[in-house]
Amino acid sequence: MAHRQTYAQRAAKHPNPAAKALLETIERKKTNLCVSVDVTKSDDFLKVIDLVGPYVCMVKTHVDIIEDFAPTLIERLQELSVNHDFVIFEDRKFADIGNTVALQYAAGVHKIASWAHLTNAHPVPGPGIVSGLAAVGRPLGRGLLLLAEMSTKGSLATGAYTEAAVRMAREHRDFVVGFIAQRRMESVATESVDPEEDFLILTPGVGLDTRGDGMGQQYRTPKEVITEAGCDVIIVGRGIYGKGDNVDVQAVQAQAERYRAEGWAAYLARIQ
Ligand code: 5IU
Repeated sequence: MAHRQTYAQRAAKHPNPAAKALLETIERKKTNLCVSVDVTKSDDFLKVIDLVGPYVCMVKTHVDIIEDFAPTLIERLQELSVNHDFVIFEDRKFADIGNTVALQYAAGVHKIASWAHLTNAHPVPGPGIVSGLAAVGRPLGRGLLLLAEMSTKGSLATGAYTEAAVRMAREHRDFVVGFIAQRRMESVATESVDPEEDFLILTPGVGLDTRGDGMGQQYRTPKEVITEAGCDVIIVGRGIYGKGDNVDVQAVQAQAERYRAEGWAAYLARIQ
């Protein structure tokens, strides 16, 4: 199974360019940490990314929460991505019919497909959402993650819904490269597992100091997520930068290195 192999072994044979780039970055920088930069001002956004850049394989954005968004922000983000060597994941959570999501992905203010190596979608509309996004993203070498599970208390993405997400991904392996989920998905919907399939599991809801946020979020530790549940990437937001305003440079760097080290140790323990 994929999670018994090293990131480098998986990178060498992954067919999707975005997934391959992510796996290579993880191996090169020895980090499976993705920082989720949920702040609303461009200056804070760029500052946090510049600080955490050396410690991450990937930066996750919610570009629609930036109140002073301008296209130049994307240019700065791309420069940081090149200089610090990280992959960009726009956590857009598309959820509409194929035709609409294709437009939302390619056009509008944000033109996500032109800069985000990875994005994600809810499987709720059925496979047309994947076809719509693939029509835009596949020619650009992008990758899609399906939301198979969520970290929040009372999530409806469980059981038969999660199984259907896995089946949908298997039908589109050239573009769907993995899942947002809380555990590995090989044992979900086992009827047609191809031993060569390698879905990446990216996992939010990671924190070392608290177990929740009072708004439904639930946190687990890197060890629980990477070693015990077999996930590939830890996604951490507030655990690293707090509220994201009045950024304390040393504190943010120290937290980023703390999560990087915990995530990497948890991976080494898993592949032993
Ligand atoms: N996020 C989750 N849980 C999920 C999914 C996405 O927390 O199941 I799907 C996003 C929301 C936020 C980030 O952007 O991941 C987690 O941020 P904190 O580490 O600050 O809770």
